[in-house]
Amino acid sequence: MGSILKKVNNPADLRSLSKKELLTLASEIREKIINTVSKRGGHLASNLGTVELTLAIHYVFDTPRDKVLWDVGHQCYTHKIITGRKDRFHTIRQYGGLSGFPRRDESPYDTYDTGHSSTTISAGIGMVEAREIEGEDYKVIVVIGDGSMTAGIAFEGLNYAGQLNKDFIVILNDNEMSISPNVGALANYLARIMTGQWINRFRNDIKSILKTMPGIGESVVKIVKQVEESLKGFISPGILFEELGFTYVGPIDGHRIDVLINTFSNVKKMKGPILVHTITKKGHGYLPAEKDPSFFHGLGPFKPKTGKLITDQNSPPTYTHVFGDTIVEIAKKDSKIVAITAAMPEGTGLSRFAKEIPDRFYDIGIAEQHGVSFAAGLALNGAKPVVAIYSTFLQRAYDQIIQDVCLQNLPVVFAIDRAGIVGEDGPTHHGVFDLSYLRAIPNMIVMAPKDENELRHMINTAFTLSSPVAVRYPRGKGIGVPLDPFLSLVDVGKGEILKEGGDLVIFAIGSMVYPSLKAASLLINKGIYATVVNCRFVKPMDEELISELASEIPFVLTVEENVLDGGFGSGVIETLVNNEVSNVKIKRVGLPSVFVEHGHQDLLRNKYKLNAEGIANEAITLIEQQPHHAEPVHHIKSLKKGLFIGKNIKH
Ligand SMILES: Cc1ncc(C[n+]2csc(CCOP(=O)(O)OP(=O)(O)O)c2C)c(N)n1
Repeated sequence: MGSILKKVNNPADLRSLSKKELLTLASEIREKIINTVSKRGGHLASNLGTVELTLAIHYVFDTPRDKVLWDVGHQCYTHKIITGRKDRFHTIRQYGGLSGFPRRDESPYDTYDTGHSSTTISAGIGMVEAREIEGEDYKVIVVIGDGSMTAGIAFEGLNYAGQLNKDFIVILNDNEMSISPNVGALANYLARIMTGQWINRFRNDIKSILKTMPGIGESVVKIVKQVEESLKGFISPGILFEELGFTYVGPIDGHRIDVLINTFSNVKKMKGPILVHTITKKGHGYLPAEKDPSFFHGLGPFKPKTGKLITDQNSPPTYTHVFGDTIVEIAKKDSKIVAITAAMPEGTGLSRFAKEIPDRFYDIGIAEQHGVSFAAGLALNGAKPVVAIYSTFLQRAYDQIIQDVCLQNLPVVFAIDRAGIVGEDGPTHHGVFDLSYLRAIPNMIVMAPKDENELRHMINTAFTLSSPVAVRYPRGKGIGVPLDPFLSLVDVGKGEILKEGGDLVIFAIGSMVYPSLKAASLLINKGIYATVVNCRFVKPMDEELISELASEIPFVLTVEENVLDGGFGSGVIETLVNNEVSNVKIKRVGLPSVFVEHGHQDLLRNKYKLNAEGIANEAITLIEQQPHHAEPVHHIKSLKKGLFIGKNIKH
């Protein structure tokens, strides 16, 4: 550990350091972050960009009495290191270790749990109000990035905080980047402030207005020109924030610790809502990350010397990748297809689309709600939109999915990546609710592929339907099956039987189909023969197939990578009730009603029995629980003709 960092256990220790020592500390912290992330993976560029900012905040403000809220929270590593957690920092994002995001249950310095963006201005102003009610006088400080500022909720918060006129500090950490370069009019406005172009824009606007006014001509324009220099002193570059009721301070260099400390010390004495505009560089201090901040936003283990990822070259393509290629393939044949991402072209696999079909690609910023309503408008007037959003972030647009898309029964395709357990990012990022929240909505079709090849056909199918369609698929690499060179159609609402056996039927969906097949093989060793169904659709369900099999086979196991509440298994039970299939013993495998912690994807899947052994054990428990269960049947007595038995299935 670096010599200064050794001495720093909490923010109070910072205050005894000289400015020079603070600079040394900043570089020691950078080194620690780079080394740790290179081994564990994590968010790198955003953390490297906020080292000085974090030190200055804790130096000036009386934390944890003063409350700091980190928007998104992916930039909180320095904060964790200097608030008593440096010795556990190597455990970050690991099961049982520190979270990669602020967590109130981890430290009193973590005042608000984040992970999803743009919530902290609203939460912060809530804390301000509570402070006033309680008659206390601590400061509330929000740190929010320019990317996160593109979300509607951030403006809802600003709008409200401005008119409340209470002491409140918002630090806008502007690095011109979201994960990719930031987009939108606000980003352009901030860029103009940074380059001083706001004054030119203002001057030009005034000139053109004056010129159009009758009786006011070139002479007045000349006067304006003469005073344009002095205008700089009178008009705040942050006029937008001023109009919203904030005192604007900035822009200031967010890597100059002396400037930051001086500015925050002054701001601390000021009254009312204040917005401090700091300019930082994503990846600051680590050349590979400075050069390619998008790549280094969040990544797996890498070699710190070169910045090269440590990957297994032979692993199958990710679902994201297969989706990205498939959507380009389909869109090249159908000029009506347009693709929408909410600030995640790389993460959703749409960057190839953006490159090859730029005129039909939309990065709408971190604005999932807007993205879904935007898609509704596009669909209504003839375009065929695909909205590619992670399962967890789509939660934010639930009302738009219901009212704007499903109520009007519009053909919008939702490509829902990162469905199920995502791993190290933890509870804010697991996509474990979508089957429940989507299957409740009329008109919606919900499907989940068993592998990356089926994903291709499902995406293709989705564009042939005239209603909203959601295709949900997991984070990470595919199964490794060959990809068909053609695109075919999946029968809507139809499942497929992959294996036959008469003792138990396993209804599986999406990522749980292959583990269920493997479980069926394990069960044979125990003398239990299972039918395994790839159900493919959560809505509409294959009522006929499900009812028929459940009528013939005494035990039913449902398996899903989703919360059990209201999920796929619940749908199977509803189907059986609706079809009056009784006399069947059912058990559901899926996630309990808990917020799943962070940790490796496989570890968490194993913990929650979402693997072959877990599924097999659940089947055995189900069968053995029944005191007088029937003798194993082993063969299905009769099945209606026409059911498709899957081919080329790896067992
Ligand atoms: C609602 C929501 N949508 C998408 C994301 C994914 N995401 C995480 S960080 C990020 C970019 C944030 O940009 P900014 O706030 O400028 O912070 P920076 O990383 O540039 O420091 C995005 C899109 C998220 N966390 N929350």
